[in-house]
Amino acid sequence: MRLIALLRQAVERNALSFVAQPKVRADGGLSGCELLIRWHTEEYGAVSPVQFIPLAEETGLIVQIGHQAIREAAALVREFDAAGADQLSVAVNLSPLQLQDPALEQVLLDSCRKQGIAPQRLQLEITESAFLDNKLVIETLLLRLKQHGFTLALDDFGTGYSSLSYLRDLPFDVVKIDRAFLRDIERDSRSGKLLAGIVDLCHALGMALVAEGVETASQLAVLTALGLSEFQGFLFHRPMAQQDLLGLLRHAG
Ligand code: G
Ligand code: G
Ligand code: MN
Ligand code: NA
Repeated sequence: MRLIALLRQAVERNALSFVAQPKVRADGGLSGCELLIRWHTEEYGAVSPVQFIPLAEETGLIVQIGHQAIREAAALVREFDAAGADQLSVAVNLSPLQLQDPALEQVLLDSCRKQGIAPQRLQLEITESAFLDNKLVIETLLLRLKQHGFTLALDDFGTGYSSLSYLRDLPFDVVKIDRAFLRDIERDSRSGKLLAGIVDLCHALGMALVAEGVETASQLAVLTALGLSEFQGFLFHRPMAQQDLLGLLRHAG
């Protein structure tokens, strides 16, 4: 079967799954996690989201997939609560196309109400490419989501266009520094200085920062020296089954 037909079938059967990658604070304690979608097919084995998210966007399937991701995220927040971890957030990736989904706001609100959780616990990750077409319309939507209490994160910062006007005009709570940035901070002092400036800028604007894709202890040392205090990356945890993450919480006490 063609991949698109398989994907449609998987969406209809609720066969896509979500793993969770923990985020940690400087002291190693968990601050939350990011949900990442996974698709296992019989014909091709695991298919990467890098491959199928674009297909989902082309076909409009991304809207349903997005709803599933949001429901999953809200359900995980409730499981965190049940495990006594009522401070942990769950981040969910929103494709730029989902910002045009007229049902988005309602699905978010309904999911929170159904699970009995505060919208603050859901962190909506949005990439810069979402703003290229229609910054004003998106600004209005983001302000409304923010008024509902959802936490907004600018994902993949430092790749694409990284326009400073996004930081100025859009109501982000969190900026996620892309791992592409980390690649040269150890070798290239200009990259380090640039990142130091971004850290100061974000802090001055009242935004929190997360460094993504932290793989080595020396990267961590540089990032910590630059004032970063929240991290995500293979150095700490790989994406894992949600049950394993809940198990981790129980062991952490
Ligand atoms: O987890 P992984 O490294 O395979 O993710 C690859 C890409 O897929 C990343 O850019 C990530 O943001 C994206 N991605 C992962 N899960 C989701 C999801 O649930 N929705 C959307 N829209 N993108 C996702
Ligand atoms: O685009 P976004 O930031 O949503 O994508 C997150 C992706 O980054 C996920 O696919 C996840 O598997 C991947 N990732 C997370 N930590 C690391 C890391 O330390 N190294 C690498 N290479 N990829 C990572
Ligand atoms: Mn992300
Ligand atoms: Na990213």
